[in-house]
Amino acid sequence: MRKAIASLCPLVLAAMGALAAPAPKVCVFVPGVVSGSPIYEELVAGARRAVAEVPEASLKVVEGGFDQAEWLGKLSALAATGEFSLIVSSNAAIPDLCAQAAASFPSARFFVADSWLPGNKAIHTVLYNQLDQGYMVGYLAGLAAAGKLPRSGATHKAGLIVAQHYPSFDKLIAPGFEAGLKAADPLAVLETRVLGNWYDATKASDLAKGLFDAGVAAILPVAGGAGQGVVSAAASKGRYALWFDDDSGYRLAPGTVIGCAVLRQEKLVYERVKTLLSQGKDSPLYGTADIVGAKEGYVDFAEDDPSFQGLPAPVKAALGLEVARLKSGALVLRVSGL
Ligand code: RBF
Repeated sequence: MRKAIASLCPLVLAAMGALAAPAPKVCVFVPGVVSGSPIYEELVAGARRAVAEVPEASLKVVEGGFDQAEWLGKLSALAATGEFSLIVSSNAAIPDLCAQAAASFPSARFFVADSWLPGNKAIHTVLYNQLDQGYMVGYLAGLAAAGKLPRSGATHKAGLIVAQHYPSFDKLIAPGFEAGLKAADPLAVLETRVLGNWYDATKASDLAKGLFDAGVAAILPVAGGAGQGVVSAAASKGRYALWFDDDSGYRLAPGTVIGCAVLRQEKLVYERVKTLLSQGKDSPLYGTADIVGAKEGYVDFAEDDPSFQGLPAPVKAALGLEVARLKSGALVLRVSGL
């Protein structure tokens, strides 16, 4: 009898252990709205896939909306519940807000993709090398501006339409785009316009039409849902648009969107959330900040679409060479001065 009880003991202890360790709960805080922004759609999808693979784990998705002044209060309120093993988010503005929330609620833990903040023991960040990403579509814009594509003569002009200025746009995306543009067309001039929000597709379309009327051959929008307005303006003016973050741009306007430079955000978020959940609140990743680019496989060019495949062979070959150089490390665009 005593022997039987003794042999049950490990089982009882294990059951008690399971009771003591609560099932992991993950919260995804979306700084904006999910719909229309590929980078946020992939954020949610990656966290969902990771959580689905951890027994008993659950996921809550909170949309922070477009009023950025409300984000700190909303993030702090989530941290204050003490309910979540991990709060996951994405963009350059978020780590500072997490640091403020963590100062009040030290047991909270954060993973923020698409951002960079080393040295805070509550926060892990991963930044994409968006010099690589900007360079790929900038190069294609340069080939258009140089007159190598049917819908544009050699106007030597290309455009960027951005929702607002922010660190990764100013220091990575815009310089990367301009470097690619000038590598393909040394005479090219870059025109940049600021929209003022992440949702007004009508205003984005008006800005784009103005640029096309001034001779711009191709425009990259970095404007979330508003980017669709740039694509429709390019289609109506018979010019070109580029796309960022995923390959959905091709389907918005076949033949008009000629290139999509993508981020593997779903994969990154899946991998990091899975690791952080398995390692717990003392994970050595907290306090660290990584940078991943084309060489590591997190920035890429989506070439598998008729809108790209239908371009003239020399254009495809020239772009393919640049993408291959970035992926192999033969061309290194170094992130500095963050
Ligand atoms: N990107 C989006 O696609 N949609 C958004 O609503 C959005 N909001 C942002 C708000 C802030 C304050 C910052 C800093 C960035 C935002 N981004 C948004 C940009 C995103 O982080 C990324 O730079 C772009 O998607 C290009 O990869």
